[in-house]
Amino acid sequence: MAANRLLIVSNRLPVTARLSDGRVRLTSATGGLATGLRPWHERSDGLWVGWPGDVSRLTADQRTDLDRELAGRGIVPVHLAAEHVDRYYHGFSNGVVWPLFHYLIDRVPIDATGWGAYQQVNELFADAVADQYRPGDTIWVHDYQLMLVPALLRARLPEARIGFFLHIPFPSSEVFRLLPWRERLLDGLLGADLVGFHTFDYMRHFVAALLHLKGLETDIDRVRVDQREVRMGVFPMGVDARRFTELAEDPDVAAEVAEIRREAGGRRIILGVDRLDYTKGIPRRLHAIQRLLTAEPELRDRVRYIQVAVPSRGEVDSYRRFKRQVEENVGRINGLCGTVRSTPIHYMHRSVSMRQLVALFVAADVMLVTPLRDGMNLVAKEFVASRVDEDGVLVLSEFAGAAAELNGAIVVNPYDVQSVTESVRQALALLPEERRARMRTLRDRVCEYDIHAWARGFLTQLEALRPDGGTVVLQSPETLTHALADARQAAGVRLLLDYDGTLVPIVRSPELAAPDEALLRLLERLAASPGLQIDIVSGRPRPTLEGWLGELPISLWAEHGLWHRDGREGTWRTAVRVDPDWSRRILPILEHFTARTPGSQIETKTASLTWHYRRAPKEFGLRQAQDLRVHLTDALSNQPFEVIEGKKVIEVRPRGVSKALVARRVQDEAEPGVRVIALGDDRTDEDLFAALAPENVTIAVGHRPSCARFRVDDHKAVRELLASFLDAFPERAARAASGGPVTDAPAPPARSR
Ligand code: ADQ
Repeated sequence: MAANRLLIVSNRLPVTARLSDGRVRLTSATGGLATGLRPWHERSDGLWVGWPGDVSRLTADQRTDLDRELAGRGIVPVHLAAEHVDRYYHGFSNGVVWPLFHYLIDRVPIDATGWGAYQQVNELFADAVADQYRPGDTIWVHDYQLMLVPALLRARLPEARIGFFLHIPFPSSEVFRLLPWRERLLDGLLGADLVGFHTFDYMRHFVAALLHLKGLETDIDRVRVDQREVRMGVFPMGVDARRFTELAEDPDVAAEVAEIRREAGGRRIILGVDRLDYTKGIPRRLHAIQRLLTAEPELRDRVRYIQVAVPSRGEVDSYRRFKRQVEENVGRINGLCGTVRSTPIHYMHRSVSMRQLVALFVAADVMLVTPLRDGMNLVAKEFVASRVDEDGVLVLSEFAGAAAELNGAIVVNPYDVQSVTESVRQALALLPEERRARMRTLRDRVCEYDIHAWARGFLTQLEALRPDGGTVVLQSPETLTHALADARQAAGVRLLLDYDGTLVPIVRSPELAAPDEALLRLLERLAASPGLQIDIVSGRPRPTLEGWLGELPISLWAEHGLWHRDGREGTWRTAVRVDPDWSRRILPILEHFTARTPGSQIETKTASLTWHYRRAPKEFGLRQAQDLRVHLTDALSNQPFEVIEGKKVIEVRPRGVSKALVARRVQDEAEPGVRVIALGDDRTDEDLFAALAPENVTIAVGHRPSCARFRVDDHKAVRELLASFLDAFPERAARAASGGPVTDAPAPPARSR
């Protein structure tokens, strides 16, 4: 990490500028992002590129002052005109993207504007970064205001290593597609080498959007775009747990806690701390409190609800309206439920210091974090990090990203107001031992996966990527030549060859892939070469392979290694036992999809069911395949089956049957000194590659992501490569070519028994 600089790019900077006695002063921001990335920023001697806020009221001297101060801290300001800020930041980012990505579609204005300004400001950011960039630097772009920056940077810096992290949810593709500029935003993000999300759900939604809107097929956590590979990953953001722990142990904070409790006069304290944002679920939460106080009037003098609301985005209309709504709600409930002795809701519309915040966290009996949607929600984690006393109960919305991690919280649906009321009641009634047990579980997670673990996780993965964006460690063609020459020196070579896509091109219908004469001839000559043994390792059923290749003196593996036939011996043997009834419940699902998808068909084998959709309409077929895969993966998650995606096929098979079986057997049986060379083009070949010892030669065919050491373009290149073996093992090949007998060949050294 040390040699490369880190360029962090975010809308806001980790400092805020203030004027004091006519001079510009910078104070460090305390937000999660600033805390988490500051050490990386400083350690790498890197730069932070961002908008320093409105500087229009500064004099020319003060601006120079500001820029100098910023430069001293490794910060590069992107100054934006007021008009830009209004349209790009308030208009598009916060007015359109924010509500839509939080599923609050009604909040998106009918005349959504600001797209032009959004593009222009993203260009300004990309220019600012490109100006600073030096080869070897790592660029990390943050959040929804800058989603076009990765692609704009990719155009300017094709070789750069670029990461992007989205701090808010990526919505379901059904919601994302409402956005008129949806493809442009996806294109923007795909400029990155690594796109990070807080949860698997967000990543899954992104994957679905790529498929539905751009027809891009992903391979679990990666997708090929042009000649590059883009990785996706899940990195749940944490908080600076140590800092919160230290503050909670600070005597001044303890004094403040005592003061808050004294003030509450023995009442139990329920706490809410949020930015004043309509996504945070404040009105419904207040409503839940109202229900509680109405249903149990005796609680009115026994609990106090403190709501801290940090002012936010006051420039946006909907936020102003929202603020009024919250204030009215608070007034109404206090009017209804107040008593002579008590005002049940204490509402503070202001920012509080970190110390005060921690004091509130520690003083609370119940913490209510009930957003309607939230990318992660750091407040929930900050509360946990502050509870060194292992007390306090967290009530957490199931729609906060944090809910995917925070085992130990009472999880609620914030739209179900009655259940929130019940959860508060439950939280107040928990016994101390249970509170402690829950808080311990929560603290284990929050303290271990803190903000530093988050930054380290993302940057380590990004750093591991190659500067050209490919993550596959492939060696140059010369090295392949070298590796092959080396293998030819071995005591013997065993060639493990996939069939479809490797020896013959992929065709529209599986039955049209019969071998041509040239291929048969090539395989025959190879099989006749001393020291060479040929194995065809295919997903095809036995009769097909036997019909096409059964006359050759080569070894056949059908159905991914479930069946094996040695040479011309003619007897098939199984490697594993499979319950003949295994597919009874899966077949109807495939039939259902086949009926809905014209051109698709099912192939049934002993140990697999395959759904082919090559002949289905392109986009529709992809969408159906995605649906089928999601459906099968869900349906079979606890079953001993696996769902595998190949080229335009989805296959289900009993777990344990894979080409890895072949790799293991071949290696177990090989004579010492025999080298394996494996070639394949499909996802199923990855199992084979992965199971081979590293001294063997693995070659991926085509340009899909692969763990193979080498790559060749297509089946033609495979045939050329195989033909080159005839020169290396010439002796008996010549006899085979001249029509001489080949059957009296001495057994190749690596022959299986
Ligand atoms: P936010 O929507 O801002 O962040 P959140 O994650 O809760 O939401 O962070 C809020 C921050 O503000 C916390 O660090 C909190 O301590 C601070 N804060 C809250 N009330 C305060 C107060 N009264 N005074 C001072 N500080 C206060 C976005 C996404 C989230 C995601 C984060 C990080 O919306 O879902 O968790 O980014 O990725």
